[in-house]
Amino acid sequence: MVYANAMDRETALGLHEAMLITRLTEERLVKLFRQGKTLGSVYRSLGQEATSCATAMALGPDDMIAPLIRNLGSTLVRGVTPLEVFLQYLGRVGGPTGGREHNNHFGSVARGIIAPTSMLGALIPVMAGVALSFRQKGERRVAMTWIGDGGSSTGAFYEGLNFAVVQKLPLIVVGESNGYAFSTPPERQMAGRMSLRSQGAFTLTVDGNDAPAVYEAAAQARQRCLEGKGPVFLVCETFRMKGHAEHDDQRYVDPELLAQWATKDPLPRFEAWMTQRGWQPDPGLSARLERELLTAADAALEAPWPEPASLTPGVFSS
Ligand SMILES: Cc1ncc(C[n+]2csc(CCOP(=O)(O)OP(=O)(O)O)c2C)c(N)n1
Ligand SMILES: [Mg+2]
Repeated sequence: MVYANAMDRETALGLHEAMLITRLTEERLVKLFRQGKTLGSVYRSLGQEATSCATAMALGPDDMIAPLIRNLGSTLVRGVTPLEVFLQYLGRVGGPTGGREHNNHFGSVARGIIAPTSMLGALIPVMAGVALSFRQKGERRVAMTWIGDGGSSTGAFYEGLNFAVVQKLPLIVVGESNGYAFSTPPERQMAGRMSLRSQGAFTLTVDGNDAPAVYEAAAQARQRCLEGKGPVFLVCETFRMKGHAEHDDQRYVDPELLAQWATKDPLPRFEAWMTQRGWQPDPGLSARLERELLTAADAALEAPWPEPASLTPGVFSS
């Protein structure tokens, strides 16, 4: 692909901060999980922050996203706050689902976020529908969603992407090829590479740990969509640096492989890229963010539990 270094300083600083907040928010969530405070497990995106943040960063304010559980970063880019995230994981009042759900399965239509669902692949037809509605209304907007290597083996993935190709819809499907689906490596569940699953969609394959490259590819994908050229399958080659979730010690992953991928960590790589351009992030940024996140986590721990009667409205019809 053409790598035009299109990112300006302000975008780079914003993207770097988003990636760092994503990592630090997840680290704080892990601490809460280990203390037995979260009500469910924590699904890290360690090593994949660029694939969530840089793709979302390339969108316009009116575009819509449907993240998956490993795409916390994309929701933070769209304006979800760490406090909301902590309240959600702790099941407290004030969280996006008010205690009904204890993971990142929440949406925010005002911020252009369709809620994730557990049914892998299901969001592809949903977002193809969102993209269809944009086109029918003559709106210059695109829809974006993510899918893992495992999730791309579902029927819904094929149905949704095929529909988008046939209809030339403004849909970007980000494929996160991260080496595993639970404990299953791609060669045990798919024939060939993820990019072969494009079904005629324009396909870009990018180093998913290279934040500027991911941003550049996502920006190109968006441009194609806005020009009416149909959907883009943007495959990010990356690696899941933690187990499926915190309860999985990933003993099935070769430590040598993890060590190799650790050298490609997207955060220090991006910092080196920025430094080369004289765009060094503030050296105190990490410490400041950690303090802010601790304050937010403490506020969430202090927040009240929901009243039982408040939990059923919106879930069951009466
Ligand atoms: C349709 C469907 N089948 C199975 C599952 C159970 N499941 C949850 S996560 C997961 C693995 C997903 O792997 P991948 O798509 O590669 O995403 P990753 O966890 O690597 O980000 C599976 C099989 C599910 N949620 N939905
Ligand atoms: Mg995977």
